[in-house]
Amino acid sequence: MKRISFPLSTLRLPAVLAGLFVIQNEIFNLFVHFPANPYLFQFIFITFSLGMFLYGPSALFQKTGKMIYLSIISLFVALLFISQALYFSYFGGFMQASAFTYADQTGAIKSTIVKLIKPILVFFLLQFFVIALWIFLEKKRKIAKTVLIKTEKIGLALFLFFTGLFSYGLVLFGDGNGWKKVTNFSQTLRELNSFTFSPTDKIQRTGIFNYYASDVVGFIFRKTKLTEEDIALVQAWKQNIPGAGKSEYFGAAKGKNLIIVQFESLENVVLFQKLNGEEITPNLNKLAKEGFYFNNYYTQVGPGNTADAEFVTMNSLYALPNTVAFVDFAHNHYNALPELLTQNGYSTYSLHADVPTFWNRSNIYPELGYETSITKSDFVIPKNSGFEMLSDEEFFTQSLSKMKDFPSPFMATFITLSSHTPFLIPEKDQTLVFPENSPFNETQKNYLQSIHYSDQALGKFIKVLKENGEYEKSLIAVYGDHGSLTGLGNILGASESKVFPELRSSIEGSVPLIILETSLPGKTYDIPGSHLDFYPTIANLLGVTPKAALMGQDLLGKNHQVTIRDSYSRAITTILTPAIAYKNFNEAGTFETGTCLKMPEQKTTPLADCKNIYMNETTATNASDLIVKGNLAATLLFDK
Ligand code: GP9
Ligand code: MN
Repeated sequence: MKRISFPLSTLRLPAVLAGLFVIQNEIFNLFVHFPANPYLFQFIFITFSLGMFLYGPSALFQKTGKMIYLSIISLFVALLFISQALYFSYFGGFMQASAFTYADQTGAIKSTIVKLIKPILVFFLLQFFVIALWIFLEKKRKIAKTVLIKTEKIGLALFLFFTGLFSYGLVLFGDGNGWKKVTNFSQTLRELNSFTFSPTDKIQRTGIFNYYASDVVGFIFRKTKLTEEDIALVQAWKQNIPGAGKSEYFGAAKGKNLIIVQFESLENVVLFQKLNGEEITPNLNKLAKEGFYFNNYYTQVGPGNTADAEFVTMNSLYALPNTVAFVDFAHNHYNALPELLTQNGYSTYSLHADVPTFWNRSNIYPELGYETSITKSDFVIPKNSGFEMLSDEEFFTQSLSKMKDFPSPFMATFITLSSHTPFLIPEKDQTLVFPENSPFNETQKNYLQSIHYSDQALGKFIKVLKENGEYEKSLIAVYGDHGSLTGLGNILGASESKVFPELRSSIEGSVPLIILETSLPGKTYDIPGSHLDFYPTIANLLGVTPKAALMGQDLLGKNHQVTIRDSYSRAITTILTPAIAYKNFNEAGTFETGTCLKMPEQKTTPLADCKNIYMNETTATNASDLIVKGNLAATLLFDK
């Protein structure tokens, strides 16, 4: 019996092509302006393995078969690199499989394709040249030819398969926790999700091909087709939604500009707190007194943090547990607030000083209805500012001069950055003085410093708006995107009387919402609300009516309630209404593992009293997920 083996020399050409493939991957990264790659070794290793995986099987063929195989792979490689590069030039983001669900978008790109072609793209065709040269040298007998027999071919196929498996295994499980990752799936999901926040990060680690491959695999396995039962569940939810009605403030800000500030990691618990007699957030405190202040308002984020806050706020749909709608459902048709305002004659802008690919914003923003995105490259980071990213102060100042050119009425969403974890701002900007025996650890102190700094930046922004007359012409909303995860709430929130002990763990999820408009009186609202309620509330104030049914309710209307789920298990962890509250401390719990409380007395009451609302909310949250997964936001919901 013959031994299973193969001469390695047959892999010389695939190895050369795989080497070229590594270089092409790096050229792609340069083309899309990535900074120096911090994961260079991993990147070379995995792109080389993929190159071998793609070109290696050519050794199984001879003559014409080999030519055909190599031409197909080379063409595939060239097409993928070039189409991703062209897509990036056009959209400022990376192409996702879901983009092809709608022909209208690819149509738009076709017309400008010619303009986007650049000489650098020739690099992605070099494999054809290498193959031609190799064949020429083989013919001239400068390179020896090896022909494999059957058993050697099996050996080669097994070799390629196992090296491929090994390489990918190493990337996914190579941190020594391999088996744990398999057994503790929900933790693995968390880690993989922390990987999805930035395509840049993913592409720098594994290359554009692997990014696209994982996107395609995700797209194929994602359940997007709804069953009849699913549709029936969504319909059942729709029939039960309480009529939103029109609050007494309907149209109070009609025709005004809309300025939104999504404030990074801003927790409600820091407002009105003092250190050595000095307020931590003097400007927010002032604004909270000047306008409507919702102090029982909650974030609804899932694994998508900032992006989920934007998603929930702009769509009035729940964030998806286990995955990030901004990433996996960027190409849905939504019915978001920016789109509604565009249809009502507004020009719509988003402003954020990060790269547009972060959280896949460049792909989803047009779907949300933003006409213009102002991003990192539109701002100038002053030399020696000490900030790693553009500081919030510069962000607001530079944005103010851009705002002068926005035709009215406009909607402008500002997303701040300076108070982002790990909350490190330059020493000169850390102006809070902590008392000697302050109870805070280093991270908590850094957090408070960064919030204090960003509060000042916001204060200056509002001051200029007042000076240049913009304040009078605008409806302004400021809210926190999510908590700080520093455990600060347990220290600062301990004396909070409005939060009863059973719900104390929700303190970090409590973010402030402040709404300002010259005709609105200063007023604090204790009613429970969440990011989900932003869209209906703002639409009513502006006097525009959303075309579709929304998950949230007008905070200035009659119905108030908040339902919060665990980001991964989907279990409902909290329900708050003015009359009743439900809390489940078990992350993956069922209804029975929870506690029911009568509000506002905060007294335990039989669990059965919470059953109805729990069932209704289970239907609503499930319906929301189905609406996103089944891409129903702009269709099914329209016939409200
Ligand atoms: C980056 C910023 C931070 O663009 O939005 O996002 P986060 O890490 O909080 O999700
Ligand atoms: Mn954030």
